[in-house]
Amino acid sequence: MATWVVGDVQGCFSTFRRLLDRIEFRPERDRLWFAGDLVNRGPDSLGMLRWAYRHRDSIVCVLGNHDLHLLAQREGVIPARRRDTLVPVLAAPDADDLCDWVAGLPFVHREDGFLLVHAGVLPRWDLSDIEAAAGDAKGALAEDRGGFLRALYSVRGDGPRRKKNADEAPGPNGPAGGRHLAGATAASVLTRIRIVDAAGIPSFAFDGVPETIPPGHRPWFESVSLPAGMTVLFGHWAALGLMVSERAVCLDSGCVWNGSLTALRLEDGALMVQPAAEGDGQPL
Ligand SMILES: [Mn+2]
Repeated sequence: MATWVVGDVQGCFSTFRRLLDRIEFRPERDRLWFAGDLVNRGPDSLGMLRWAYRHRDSIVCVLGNHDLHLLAQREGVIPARRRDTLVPVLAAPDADDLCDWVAGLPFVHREDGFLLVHAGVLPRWDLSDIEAAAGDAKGALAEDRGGFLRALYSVRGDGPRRKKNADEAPGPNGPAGGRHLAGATAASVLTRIRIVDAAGIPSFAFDGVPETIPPGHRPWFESVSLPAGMTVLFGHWAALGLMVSERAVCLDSGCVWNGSLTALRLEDGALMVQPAAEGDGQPL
């Protein structure tokens, strides 16, 4: 029995299948955790989603921003973006089953000494804050999918006339989020955070390499309020890439950007790095 954690697949299903072969995954014996963003940008989101749905009893997956993006398109909340590759999923005969499964995924998963989350957490959040935030987001998504997603995209503030730094997490008087403001703000942090300023406020516009982090900002994981011995497993930050430290492990090695897909075995820290298959990675 092994538990492997896989970084952002983003529709790179060919690479994923090669990785599965290499880790000799057996659904009846092993478990697979995903850091979210199963879909979008890569060529076969539908294949990836169908595989995940078929193996749903053997896997754990947390929601990523691209997974929410799929749901938002399904609900008609936002139009497709130029680099989206979600049409085959949206047009599939089993789209309802797949999207309902995605919508039921958690925002965080905690087991033993590990916390799995797509992007990260606020430095000031302790474990109960994190679980409350994830619960707010999941509850809002379950109760009112369209309303929650509309709130999420209004909190994001990145519509067509997006301005730099216009999408920072709002306070109580920030952009309209309606009754889902708390859930939408929490979801935005959990699925999109990379850096925070000196006050611990996320700057969502930044997605570069650590060397280009703006002055006065730092990666969210530099200081966290988690119990000693707990390790956060996350993805989302392809420009950071594979990073393994005692407190935080980034598994997004940029498969969709012609990098690789990485799996980490939780029992012993073994890493398996599978280079992007031809056709999966987009030229940079
Ligand atoms: Mn992401």
